[in-house]
Amino acid sequence: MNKLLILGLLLASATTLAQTAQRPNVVLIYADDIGYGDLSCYGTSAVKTPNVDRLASQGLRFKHAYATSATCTPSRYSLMTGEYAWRQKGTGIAPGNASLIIKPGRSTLPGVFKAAGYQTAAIGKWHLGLGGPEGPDWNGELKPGPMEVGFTHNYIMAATGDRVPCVYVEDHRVVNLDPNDPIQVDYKQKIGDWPTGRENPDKLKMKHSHGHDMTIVNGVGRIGWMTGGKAALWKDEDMADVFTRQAVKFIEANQKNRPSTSPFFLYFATHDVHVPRIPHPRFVGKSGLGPRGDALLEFDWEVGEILKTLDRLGLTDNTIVLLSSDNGPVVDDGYQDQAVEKLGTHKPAGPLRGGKYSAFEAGTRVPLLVRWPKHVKPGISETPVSQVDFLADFATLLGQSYNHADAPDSENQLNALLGRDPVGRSVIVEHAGTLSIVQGNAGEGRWKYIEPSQGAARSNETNTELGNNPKPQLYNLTSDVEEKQNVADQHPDRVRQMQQLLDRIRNK
Ligand code: NG6
Ligand code: CA
Repeated sequence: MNKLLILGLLLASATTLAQTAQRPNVVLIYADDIGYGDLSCYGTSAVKTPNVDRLASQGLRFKHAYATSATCTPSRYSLMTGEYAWRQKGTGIAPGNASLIIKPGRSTLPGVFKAAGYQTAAIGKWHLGLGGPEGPDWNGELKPGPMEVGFTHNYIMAATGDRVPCVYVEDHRVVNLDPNDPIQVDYKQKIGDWPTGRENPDKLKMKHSHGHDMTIVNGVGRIGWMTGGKAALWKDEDMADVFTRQAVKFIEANQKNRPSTSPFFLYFATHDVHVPRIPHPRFVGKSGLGPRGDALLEFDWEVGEILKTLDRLGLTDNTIVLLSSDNGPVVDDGYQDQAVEKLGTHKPAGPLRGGKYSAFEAGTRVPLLVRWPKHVKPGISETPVSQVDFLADFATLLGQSYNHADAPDSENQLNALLGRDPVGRSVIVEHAGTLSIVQGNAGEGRWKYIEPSQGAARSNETNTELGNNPKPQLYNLTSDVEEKQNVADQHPDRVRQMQQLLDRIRNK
């Protein structure tokens, strides 16, 4: 080989490396209902999550990271669009037969990656609807869906594990659907003759505690009625394996060590630890906390498989891994799964008040880990960050433009996310039906304001304090992390100022 050719090859590989370093792969592991206190790196000693802890020790662990909402659909809507869900009607918890709630054509988080030349996959829980105004065509093309809002590939469950139809969707089709056994779904009345939890409780392997008494699939009563599609039905026990296998397959297919392939963005949205909690038998009984704890172990296993795959393919250094959750924890979310009885000393919300569905901190303040070897210094961050900013953060990282009117609430906080800016967001907006804001930082003190609301103060079904109060609530989060002392009466000026700020944000 002549010298010039060798030099040329060296230069070419140097350029490729430089480009690779600028355009990292991104894996966003998005857990379902995992609370601030559920992972051992966040302080619990009741459950061991070694793979998550490894990610934490190699990356940045955020103490003040927020999902936008205290339930799934609105949090995911904000994550994907950069717009607070409460600005749009129809973004509450979606039924299993909802139409797609993200308008095709608008700027989205996966769309930003796709426009930058990335392969983008949604694997796991979707819960943002499928199909046009007439709803999903389970027996035909499921369109529009993830592929029409920025993903190049998807392998999902349409809604949640406890909602029918209990089938996987790959790209635009139900997986393993037999055309001679079409799927029928109804959310208003019973359809078909399959047993239901209400009429045939003897056929249940896990009983419901509230709701979840409609069609029985795999021994579990669901929300909604279905019939047909027998060959396509999922087995809850295998769900973590199925999604993890798909995620690993996607990473393998797109490994960026070869210049001919594109970098990838993987949105890996686990079903764990949402109900029904039916982990694979290899996790059953292993946590001592019942199915919820076992599902946490299963989640940790899923994280481990992703990390192992990145290591095996030599992708670890050039991949940003983020791990977070869509909303806070709930113990009894509708099934008699012994989560309450076996909870012991474990505190899913850590020191925070409330939980899933709640305006108190545990509703939206969630774990967030960010690992990017050589770029993000491992440690703990006190900086306030919100998932609604991921769109602007990654657009900035990739030098990608997007329509700012589509993502009005997404602020570029990339430096905060990468641990290079201690200030972060000046205002965090939380949504649990009721709106709240958190202002301030560790130095000047963090204040939380929950606006007055007529909603119920607690949910007896889930045993959650919902945080609603007809009076204004003000908490000093620096001295009162547990939101025990409402000091609104002592600080009328601050209450007024925070209500005005909230109104300005609302009317933006
Ligand atoms: C509730 C369900 C709950 C869960 C939640 C959505 C009942 C009684 N409760 O309506 O079990 O499915 O919706 O959770 O049906 S989320 O994490 O997807 O927002
Ligand atoms: Ca959730």
